[in-house]
Amino acid sequence: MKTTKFFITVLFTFVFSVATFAQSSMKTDTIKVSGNCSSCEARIEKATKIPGVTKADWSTKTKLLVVTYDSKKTSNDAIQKKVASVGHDTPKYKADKKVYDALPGCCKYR
Ligand SMILES: [Cu+2]
Repeated sequence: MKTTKFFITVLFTFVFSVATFAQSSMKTDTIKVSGNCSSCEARIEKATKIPGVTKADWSTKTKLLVVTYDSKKTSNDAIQKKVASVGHDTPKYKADKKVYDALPGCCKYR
């Protein structure tokens, strides 16, 4: 009987932890971002430094930005908008021609 009680307690603790974790507002998304080189990487990652974003990594190989953020403070949309504003196209937002044209030659991906 004692063992059963123990197991029920453990089970409830486990279920509760999982439920708490699932309700977390932290999200990790992978966003395709156009770019070429390591200066693009620096520019893109710098652009993602907005409130709510805790981690961002863009790869010159895969052109994928893996970003972790608090969905209560920011959104995938806002991150894409910010990245596009510094000259890098995302699926949802295209960089302004003016901003794009001002990028260094090595960063021209179009
Ligand atoms: Cu570049």
